[in-house]
Amino acid sequence: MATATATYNASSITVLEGLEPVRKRPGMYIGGTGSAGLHHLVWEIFDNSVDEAMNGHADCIEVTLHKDGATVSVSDNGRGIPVDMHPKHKRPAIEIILCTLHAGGKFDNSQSGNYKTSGGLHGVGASVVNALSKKLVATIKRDGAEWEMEFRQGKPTGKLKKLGSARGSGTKIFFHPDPQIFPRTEFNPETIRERLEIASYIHKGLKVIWHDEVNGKKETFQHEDGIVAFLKKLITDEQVKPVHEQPFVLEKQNGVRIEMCFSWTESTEELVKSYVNGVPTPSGGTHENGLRAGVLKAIRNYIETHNLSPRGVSLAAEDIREGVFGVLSVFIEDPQFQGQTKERLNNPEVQGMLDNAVRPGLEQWLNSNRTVAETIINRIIIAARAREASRAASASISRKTATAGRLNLPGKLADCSSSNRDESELFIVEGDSAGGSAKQGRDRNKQAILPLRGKVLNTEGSSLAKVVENREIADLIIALGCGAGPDCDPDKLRYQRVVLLADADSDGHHITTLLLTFIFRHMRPLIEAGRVYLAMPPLYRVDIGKETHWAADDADKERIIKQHAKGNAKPEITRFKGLGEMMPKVLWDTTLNPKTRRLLRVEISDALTTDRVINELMGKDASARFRFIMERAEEADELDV
Ligand code: 28G
Repeated sequence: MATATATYNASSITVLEGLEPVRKRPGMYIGGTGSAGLHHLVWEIFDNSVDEAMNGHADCIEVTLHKDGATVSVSDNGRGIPVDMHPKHKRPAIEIILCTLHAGGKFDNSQSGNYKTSGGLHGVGASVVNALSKKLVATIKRDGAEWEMEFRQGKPTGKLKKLGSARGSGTKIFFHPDPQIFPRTEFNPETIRERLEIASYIHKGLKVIWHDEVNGKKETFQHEDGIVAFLKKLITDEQVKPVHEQPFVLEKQNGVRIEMCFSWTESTEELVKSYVNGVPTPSGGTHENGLRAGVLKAIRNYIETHNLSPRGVSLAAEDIREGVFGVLSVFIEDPQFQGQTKERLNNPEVQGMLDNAVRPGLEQWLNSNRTVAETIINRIIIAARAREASRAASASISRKTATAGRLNLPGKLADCSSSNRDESELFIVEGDSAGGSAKQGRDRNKQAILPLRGKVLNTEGSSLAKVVENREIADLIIALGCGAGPDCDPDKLRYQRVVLLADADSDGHHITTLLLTFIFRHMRPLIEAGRVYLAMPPLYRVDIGKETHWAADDADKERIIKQHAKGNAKPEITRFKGLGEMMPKVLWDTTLNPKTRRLLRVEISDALTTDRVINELMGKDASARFRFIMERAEEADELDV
C-alpha cells in the first residue's frame, strides 16, 4: 500500500457551507433516494476508510449492518478524524468536516500529496451522509483519548465529548438513514457484502471485516494477491479452463495507478471485470476500450514479428478477445461517469493511457513466455477458423431459407393458414404422437406445429457448421426462416413467437434444454427480441366432484386440492404420461388456447449468459437443468398472452 505523509492542522479548512442543499436535493449528491442512493451512503463512508488505508494509515476496516437492517457502523484503524479546535471558527475539526459541504472527507491532493480518488458517484463525503441521517455518531480515537460527537439530520445534538483515555487511533461512524428522505431505509446485506469483498481484492492486503447482524454472519476478506486472486476465483466460479497456467499481470504507477490481470480460457465468452477507484464499471468505458485496443495491437504485433499468421484465415478482433477472462482496476483523479446508471467511464485521456500500458507490457510478457504465447496464438487461430466456418454455414442457411418459399418448408411442419406473421405462432413439439395431438388441438389458422423426433443434437460447444448437419436442427432453421449464427435476424422470423412445448417430465425437460441451448448459442437475437417462449402443459388432472382442474406441478396440485376439496368429494388425480396421451381438446384448453394457457417468456439474465450456467445446464441431471431455466424464465417475465 502506498504511504504518504502530510502535515495537517484544522486551519487548513476554509470553505464553509451548510448542509441544507443536501437535504433539499439529495439526488444531486447521492444520485437518488431509492435503493442505490441509500447504499451510496455506505460506500461514501466506507470509501473514506479505504482512502485512509490507501494513504498507509489503516489496514483494517470493519463494517457492521445492525439487527434492524437500517443502521450501519463503519470503523477503521487509521489516524482518526482530527478533533482539534479551529482557531477562527471555534469549532472542532470533526464538526466542520461532518457539518459542512465540500470541506469534509475529501483529502486535498495538491497540497498534502495525499491520495483521494473519490470513489462514489459524486464523491461527496461524510457530511452528505450526516445530512441524510436521522442519527449519526462519530467515535474517534487519537492523541491518547476517545472522543464522541452525535448528530441529527446533519446538525450536532451536543458538544464533542471526551469519553476517556484510550490507546491507538481510528474512526468509527455509526449512522441511521433518515426515513424522511428515504422511502425505504433497509439495506441489502448481499449488496454490501459484495462491494466489501471486491474492495478487499482491489486493495490487496486490506483486511475487511463484514458483520451482518441481520443474518448473524461474520466474514473476513483479505487477499495478499489482490486482483490476481479475484481472477482465480472468477475462473473457478465460472468453471472455465484457462489455456495457460499463469495469468498476464501488469501493475503500473505513473500518474495513474493501473492494475490488470487476464488469461485466455477455453470459454467462448469474454469476461473482463473493470473498476475505477474501486467502483464497478459494468458498462465498461474508456479504460476497457484502451485495454482491448492494447491487447489487439500486442497480439497482432507478436504474430507479425514471429511470422505466425495462419494461412487462409484472417484474425478478427473478436477472435483475439474470445475466452479472455480478466480484471482491470484503475485509479484516476477525476473520474467522469456516463450512462443512465453512471456505470461507464468517460474520461477520454484514460483510453490512451491503458493502450500505452498494455501494449508493451503484454508484448514483453509474450516474448519472455514463448510456449504460453504459442498456446494463446493457437487458441486465437482456432477461434478464427470456427468463426469462418460458422459464417459460411450461416450464409448458406440464409441462401437456402431465402429460396425456400412455402414449397421447400420441411415436410413435417404443419404450418398455419394465416400468412400474417403478427398473429401466428410456431409450437415446437417433441415426438410424433405429441405432434399429432397438437396438430388436432391447435387453432389451424394461427398456430403451426413442428414435431421434432428424438433427442436434438447436443449443440453446446459445437460450431454452427457442425450443428446444421443435424436434420432436425436444419428443419427447425428452415421453419423459423430467420437464419442462424451471425446472420440471424428476428425480423425474418416467420412467426410472431416460437413456443417450446415438451412433456412435463425429465425427457421433456431435457429436450427443452437442448433446444434452448441451440437457440441461445446460434439464434440469441430471437431471445433478446423476446420471441421465445415455453409452454406449460399440465402434469396432473384433478377431478373433484363434477369439476376438473389442471395442475402444472405437485405444488399446484396440492393447492388445488386444498382449495377445492370440500366436504366428502374425493379428488381423483390422473398423472399425464405425456402430451401424446392427452386429448387434443384438453391440450387446447390447458396449453394452446391463448385465453387460458400460461406461457413463460425466455429471457437472458446475466446469469444465463455465463459459461458456468451453461455448464450447469449441460450437466448430468436433466430436470435440475430444467428447473433452473424455469426459475430464470419465471423470474424474468410471466406472460399471459
Ligand atoms: C470510519 C468510517 C469512515 C477517516 C481520517 C483521517 C484524517 C482525516 C479522516 O482528515 C481532514 C483535511 C485536508 C488533510 C488526516 C487525520 C490527517 C491527519 C486525518 C473515515 C486532513 C480529514 N490526521 N480518517 N479524515 N483533512 N476515516 N472512516 O472517515 O487535509 S476520515
